Amino acid sequence: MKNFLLLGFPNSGKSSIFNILSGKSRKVSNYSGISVDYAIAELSDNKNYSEEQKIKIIDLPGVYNLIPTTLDEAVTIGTLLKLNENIKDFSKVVIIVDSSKLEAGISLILAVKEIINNEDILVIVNKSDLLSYKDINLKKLEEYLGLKVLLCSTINEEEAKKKNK
Ligand SMILES: Nc1nc2c(ncn2[C@@H]2O[C@H](COP(=O)(O)OP(=O)(O)OP(=O)(O)O)[C@@H](O)[C@H]2O)c(=O)[nH]1
Ligand SMILES: [Mg+2]
Repeated sequence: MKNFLLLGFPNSGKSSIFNILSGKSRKVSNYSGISVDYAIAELSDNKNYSEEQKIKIIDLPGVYNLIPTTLDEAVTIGTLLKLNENIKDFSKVVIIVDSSKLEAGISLILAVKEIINNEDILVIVNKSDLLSYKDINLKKLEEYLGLKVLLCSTINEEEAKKKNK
């Protein structure tokens, strides 16, 4: 079983993605600093995969950079630095960035790149419902970062209309 970390700014949608992937109902809210400790769950989809293909996802408290100023930020950064006794290793760091705060999110991505191999990082630009497609050139972003970038939204079109009006 492989561990995947979910890392990103507060309010970027990490717990929303964690809930969708695992079927759990971790608290999600439109305030920063909702998750103050990590949570671990298996992908709901794991039943379709062999033991070595199965994935555990780890939702972490939000961080703006890799310099901890609070205990919950220290949990995230400690886990990233493999200092967490309960999560000794991981095979991917999934960095979640809010599409409306892309520029700010890039500084966090660059900081993670300093300590993690490029092939072990996946960037997810979340809240794609806040973008119009011409707003983002994914290919250019991938080239600039040297990382794989995916675009996603955790809400459907109807919810997005309500939320974003
Ligand atoms: N418009 C939009 N809002 C989203 C999307 N995904 C999550 N949200 C909203 O963003 C807010 C924050 O979501 P969370 O999942 O709690 O964010 P988090 O990254 O876990 O936040 P912390 O635990 O504080 O670090 C909530 O109001 C979510 O409903 C999305 O794809 N589109
Ligand atoms: Mg959270």
